[in-house]
Amino acid sequence: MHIRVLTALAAVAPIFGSPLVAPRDAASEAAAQVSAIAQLAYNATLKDVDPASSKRSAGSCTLKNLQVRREWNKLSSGDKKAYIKAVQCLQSKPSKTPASVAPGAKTRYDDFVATHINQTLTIHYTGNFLSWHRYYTWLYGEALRNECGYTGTQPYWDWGLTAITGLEKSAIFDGSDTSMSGNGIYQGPRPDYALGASTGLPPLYLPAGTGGGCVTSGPFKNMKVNLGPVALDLPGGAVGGDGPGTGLAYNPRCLSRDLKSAVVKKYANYTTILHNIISPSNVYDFQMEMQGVPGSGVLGIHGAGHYGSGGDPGDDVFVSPGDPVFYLHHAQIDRTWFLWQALHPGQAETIAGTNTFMNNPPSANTTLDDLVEFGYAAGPPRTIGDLLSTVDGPFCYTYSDL
Ligand SMILES: *[C@@H]1O[C@H](CO)[C@@H](O)[C@H](O)[C@H]1NC(C)=O
Ligand SMILES: *[C@@H]1O[C@H](CO)[C@@H](O)[C@H](O)[C@H]1NC(C)=O
Ligand SMILES: *[C@@H]1O[C@H](CO)[C@@H](O)[C@H](O)[C@H]1NC(C)=O
Ligand SMILES: *[C@@H]1O[C@H](CO)[C@@H](O)[C@H](O)[C@H]1NC(C)=O
Ligand SMILES: [Cu+2]
Repeated sequence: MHIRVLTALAAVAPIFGSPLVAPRDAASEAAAQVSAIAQLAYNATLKDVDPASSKRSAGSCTLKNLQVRREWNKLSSGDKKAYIKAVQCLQSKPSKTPASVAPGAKTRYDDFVATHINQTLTIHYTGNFLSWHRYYTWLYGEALRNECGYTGTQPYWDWGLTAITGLEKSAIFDGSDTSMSGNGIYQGPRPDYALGASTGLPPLYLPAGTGGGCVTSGPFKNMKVNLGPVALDLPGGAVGGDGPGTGLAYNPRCLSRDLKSAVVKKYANYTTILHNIISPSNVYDFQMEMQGVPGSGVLGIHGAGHYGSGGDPGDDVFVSPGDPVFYLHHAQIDRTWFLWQALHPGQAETIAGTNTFMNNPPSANTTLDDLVEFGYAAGPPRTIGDLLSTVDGPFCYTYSDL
């Protein structure tokens, strides 16, 4: 693990005074700054995998096999279709999860959803949140490659772009055959979502979106969501599903969405993204800003992507990987961590938190020797310490926004 990067903030400081980012509107200025950081971080990984300029022991990750993850808009139509086809392939292959363990897991795609449902309370607001989701997203991409012949890399969803255009008009959600499918059928005006209303903390209100029903456009319009719901946030504050410990039964239904551009505009615009990358000085603050402190009234960029796309299963913390856009969202979550790590090299290999959701019930602090595992979806288990760099341990990838 060697995120041997930049001379930290010193290297970034000049960006802010650079004539390249001279007065524009706040969103463009923040976007330009994120982009400059992205270039620094990308350049740093290239250097890190180059034996000539790196101090790391000769690993298996080299310039030759380095995967470059790109934003959805930067993929050609052919690349997008190849990715979509591989996801559909995974959704057509039989599951490896025994029916006695998860009767609703019918496909290889479902294996990943079942694993996430099973572990939700020990992988969010925990010390393994970032590393668990990094490896999960990577294993999913490897399944696309190794089991479905995909030769590309895992794309990401830059929320900042969609905060400018609105989700409905974005390449990811416009419903075309090169999108990840569009909105759900509009269910009419509905009351606000009230997240956390059952926890005793002040609820976080989100306006209902522009959909709410079944997705009827794009490649995933006929997809079946087989698992869940477990804890599905609904307009008005109700929660669907039978709660933790359930959701593994067979419950086939349409993929639904409830696009909420207002949520992405408010909580995942370039200003909030930039703030999350440059401001937190330790990983605890970084991951809490990203996930939103419950009861604080702030959703965070993580929740913004989930609730911004929404619907069933998108509005369900347990079952959200049941919407294939999950993996584009979590690649961007991972990219945000990657950028934060590049800017904070002294903190890049640290973790913080315990083994339970907001330490409830109380549990031990997470350590670098703790294992993360993925049930029947994929393996093998790995120590968190192996998962801190994108070019070490099992990984060999970087992000480019060009
Ligand atoms: C990244 O590397 C490229 C090619 O060497 C160089 O042109 C560019 O200025 C670098 N960008 C940053 C931000 O260091
Ligand atoms: C961006 O997000 C911040 C923080 O939520 C908010 O104060 C600001 O108004 C947002 N900007 C736009 C253009 O919506
Ligand atoms: C767990 O981590 C917290 C925060 O770093 C620290 O204050 C506490 O002492 C740790 N607990 C144990 C048992 O190591
Ligand atoms: C859920 O986790 C338990 C404990 O690790 C395991 O025995 C079980 O097989 C898992 N179920 C699924 C669906 O992954
Ligand atoms: Cu998750």
